[in-house]
Amino acid sequence: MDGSFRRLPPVLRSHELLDKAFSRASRAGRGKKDVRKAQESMILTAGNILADNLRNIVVRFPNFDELHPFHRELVDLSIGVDRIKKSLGRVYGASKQIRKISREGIASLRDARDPVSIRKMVFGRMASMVEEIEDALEILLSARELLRKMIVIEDLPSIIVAGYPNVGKSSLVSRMSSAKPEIASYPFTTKEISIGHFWKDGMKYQIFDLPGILDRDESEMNEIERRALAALKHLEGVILFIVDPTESCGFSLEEQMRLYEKLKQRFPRIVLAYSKRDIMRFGEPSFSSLTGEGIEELRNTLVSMLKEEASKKKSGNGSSVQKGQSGMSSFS
Ligand SMILES: Nc1nc2c(ncn2[C@@H]2O[C@H](COP(=O)(O)OP(=O)(O)OP(=O)(O)O)[C@@H](O)[C@H]2O)c(=O)[nH]1
Ligand SMILES: [Mg+2]
Repeated sequence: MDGSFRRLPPVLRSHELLDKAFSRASRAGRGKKDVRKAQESMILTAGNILADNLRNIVVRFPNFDELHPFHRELVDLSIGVDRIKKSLGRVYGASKQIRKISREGIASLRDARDPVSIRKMVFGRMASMVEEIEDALEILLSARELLRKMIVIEDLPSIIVAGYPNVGKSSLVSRMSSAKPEIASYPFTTKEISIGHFWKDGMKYQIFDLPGILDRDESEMNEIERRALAALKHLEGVILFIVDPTESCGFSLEEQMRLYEKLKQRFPRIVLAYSKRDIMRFGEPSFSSLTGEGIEELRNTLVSMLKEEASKKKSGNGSSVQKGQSGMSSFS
């Protein structure tokens, strides 16, 4: 399923769908000399276009129970999986209703004295049906856009870069990999999870750049922090926790260390590294994304850890690289 979201069929808004169906219908009617036949053809065309389009949205939408739990949680945070499921149900129901309206309309044309007014009435019923699901279509449209933007997670050894906001996570990911995330001197610059890749000794690695997280209870977290947390919970790999000892990020060393200790209890496969070494060298391992000092050493440490984990996994002993436990315990 991962990576296939870009092929999701378009979701039309109510008025776009109605415009499309009714203009095709009037073209279909124009070709017929017999008035009754023309109305029949119009009802059939409009009904098929509406019902097929609506049904197609539903059958081609990803099955949320089969989504990667990380993607599923991101969708749940932004839109809500239940809202999407309900919308899919309503759209599917509308598709069936429109087929019924079309069938009934064609049947009542048979003995009608005024086939044009019958057809108009049928179009009116179809339009109300589609307008009724306007909000459901809007929800599916947003869900489609969100899914299309989702990062593709490959089955590769992974490094997940976490820490307080503004500590230099994106700068490091940009130095270490192909990713070119936005870097700026204010917190929560990174709002979405991005991904970069690098090669080492003929092996490909992926590195995730997370938004910042503060040391607070999950219930108090903003949506951006929750996305980072979803990545920690659901992505497999080694977590690289960045601490900015210069405190130029705007957060104290103490509060950063507190978050590190909490995360460590829950995610044992975590490595701490100090950033901004060009300003202050506080402890090891440390690095500077500005000068490049310490970056290769850090990469080697991470790669060795991942290799060790991979060989443990292969020989079947020891746990695989970490995967967060479900259910988030309190952070504070
Ligand atoms: N001197 C120095 N500044 C750095 C270094 N790394 C990052 N910075 C600066 O720190 C600020 C934050 O950098 P980012 O890489 O955007 O930090 P982040 O942790 O990704 O921030 P969020 O996305 O907001 O969580 C920017 O002004 C960077 O230029 C470094 O090694 N040395
Ligand atoms: Mg960032």
